Amino acid sequence: MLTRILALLLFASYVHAATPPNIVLIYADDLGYGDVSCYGATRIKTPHIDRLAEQGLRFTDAHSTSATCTPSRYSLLTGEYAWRRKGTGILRGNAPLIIEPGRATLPSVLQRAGYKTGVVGKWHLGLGDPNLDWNGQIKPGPLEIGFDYCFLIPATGDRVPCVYVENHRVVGLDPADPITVEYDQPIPGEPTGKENPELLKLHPSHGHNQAIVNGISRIGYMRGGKSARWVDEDMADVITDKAIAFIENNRSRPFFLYFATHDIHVPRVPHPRFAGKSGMGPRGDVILQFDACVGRIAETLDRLGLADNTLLIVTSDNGPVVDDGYQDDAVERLGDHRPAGPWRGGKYSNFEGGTRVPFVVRWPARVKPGMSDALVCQVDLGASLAALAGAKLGRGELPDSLDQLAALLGEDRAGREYLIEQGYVLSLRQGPFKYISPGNGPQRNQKTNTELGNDPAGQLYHLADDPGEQRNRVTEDEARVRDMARRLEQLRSAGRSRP
Ligand code: NG6
Ligand code: CA
Repeated sequence: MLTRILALLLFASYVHAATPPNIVLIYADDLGYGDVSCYGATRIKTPHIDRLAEQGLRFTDAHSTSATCTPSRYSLLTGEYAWRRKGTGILRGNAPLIIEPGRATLPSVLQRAGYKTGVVGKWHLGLGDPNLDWNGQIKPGPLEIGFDYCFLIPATGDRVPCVYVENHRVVGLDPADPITVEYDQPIPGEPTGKENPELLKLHPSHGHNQAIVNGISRIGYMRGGKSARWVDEDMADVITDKAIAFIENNRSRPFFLYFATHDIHVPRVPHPRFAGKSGMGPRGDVILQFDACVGRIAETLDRLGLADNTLLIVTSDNGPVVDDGYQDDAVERLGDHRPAGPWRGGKYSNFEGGTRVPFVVRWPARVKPGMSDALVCQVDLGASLAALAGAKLGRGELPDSLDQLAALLGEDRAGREYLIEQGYVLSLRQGPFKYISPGNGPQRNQKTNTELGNDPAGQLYHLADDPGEQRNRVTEDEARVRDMARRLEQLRSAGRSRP
């Protein structure tokens, strides 16, 4: 008997070592829990994501680390909570790289385990040094922190520079027309959305009135680089083609692809084949476009015979927002669609809608189809995927990332014992309870019309009885509030989650 068990164990570890799965992480931008039909959307259909959910595991309590982009991505890639570090809020498009080369990252750990690693799409973690010249070598960047290949939207679709960066260079740049990027003051002679609204095909609703690229005004100023400027309508196709090329080029080895789409962030400018197709205006159309990109990636894995042994994750960097700065009809055409599903708040918020996001895992060779209510967080992807790849983490590496592989694969139905959510302030989830720290910020983001969930007295909700966070128990359960506040403070001051 014992020898049989030993033989089985040996065989299992052999199989594990011999065939580590490919890993594809599709990271949507601002896609809400309720924006996907397998999560309850009815007016929008997302058949490609739904099919992955049918073949895999659909999580109902999965979280981005933060309610905005830069901190979520920082935590995802470094395995460290962004709130431990200054300068990890929403970055300008000319910010320097905020992840120090040399530190362990999710991709560098996988690289160590023999993976080819690539990032395609939205970066928003800064590039280069503080005075980066966009016309020269753009480094340090992804290639200096563990990726073998990159094709990037440097910051966001609504921030300059509006050009793609492949490895260390701007793509398609004409040296005779160099790029200047400026965030502090306008560049003389360059039209802006503020001064030249007649040049716009899409008008801002708030902010976004600076450089004009492709008839859309953005955040920040830029001059030059005309031949390199992106066309928003083609962006989803351009980056999906690059993601597919990376898969094709690395089909014969284990690879990790981090595919971070621009959709469904603003400006929402679908390709003509999706324009008008959702009946909900551009916001709905780009959800369809995102779903189609997911479909193209899945189809590529099928075509190459890789689907069975590829761990495919589809999720989002933060909760949804309806008006995020452009007059794109999103508010007018929303109707009864609830982008955050049953959760309160959305992007920027302390409420559940800030970080509770769609999260689908498909790996036919290993993961049984179904649904999981396990509490999972993207900060744990680093340690969990390292465990999957057989990579050992050194002391202090990915310091807040816990090995939650069993939960991700559906073998453990509980997941994390606690969870920290970063909105305006920090919140602690524990058992059925959620404690939101006292917050002195505004209660509502007037521009986006988001409930931010700030209350100077702090808040306590029982999510199992009150998923919509309507009944604040802060005065009736003072002992629990004290305990949870103390625990949150301990987790914060410990400086890390793992020894
Ligand atoms: C905000 C922008 C918003 C969006 C966000 C970042 C304004 C008024 N609003 O400051 O449009 O770009 O930053 O979104 O400028 S995120 O998903 O990258 O975090
Ligand atoms: Ca985002």
